Amino acid sequence: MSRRAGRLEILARVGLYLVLTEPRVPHATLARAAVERGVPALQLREKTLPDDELVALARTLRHVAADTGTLFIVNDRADVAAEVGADGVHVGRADMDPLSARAIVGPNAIVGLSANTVDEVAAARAAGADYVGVGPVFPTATKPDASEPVGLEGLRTIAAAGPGLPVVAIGGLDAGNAADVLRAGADFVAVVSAVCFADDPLVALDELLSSIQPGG
Ligand code: TZP
Ligand code: MG
Repeated sequence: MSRRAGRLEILARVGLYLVLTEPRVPHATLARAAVERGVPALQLREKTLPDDELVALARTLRHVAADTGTLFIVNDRADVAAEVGADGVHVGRADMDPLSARAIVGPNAIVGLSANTVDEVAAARAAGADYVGVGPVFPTATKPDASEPVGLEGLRTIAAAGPGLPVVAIGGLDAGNAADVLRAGADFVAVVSAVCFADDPLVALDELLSSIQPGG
């Protein structure tokens, strides 16, 4: 199987997309736990680190998730994703267009794009994105400049429109609502604070995973 096909196969699953931002335990500890638990996607999202530290951290996480069932994705920084050989990059519409991102990370890498309406999702698909990040679903303090929450209804509308791309829901998600978000049609539940800012991120990770187990 080609590199890209292997990555897309993981992206075709359903489950947790863990976003690492200033976690209360070392990034690598949480990343290892996620890999051990078969979490399909792990994203490094650190917006304030100096470049050398960001690259070093990305390299470590690249190593942790290499040759596992967990994709390693870098937020915003296609250059860093390319430098460390990450599985992909996630960009916002204001950050970079998918074609430019792909030109940097290469044809085999995953490119995720934020999109909040049916039209934006269609545009993301046409522009070559491999998945869309939809959110915030609910209000969140983690991204102060986030747009208006789309709610479960907005998410349902996007999913029901048959986006043709995996839908990664994000924003205000936790063990109490993750299953609802999947039922609304999302393929992945992406979280920052529910795990990274929890008193015990590893316990929170397990609680979140239990909440989205079939029947959980
Ligand atoms: N994009 C939309 S909402 C958000 C991002 C990065 C923040 C999600 O953080 P949390 O803590 O899971 O609500
Ligand atoms: Mg961004």
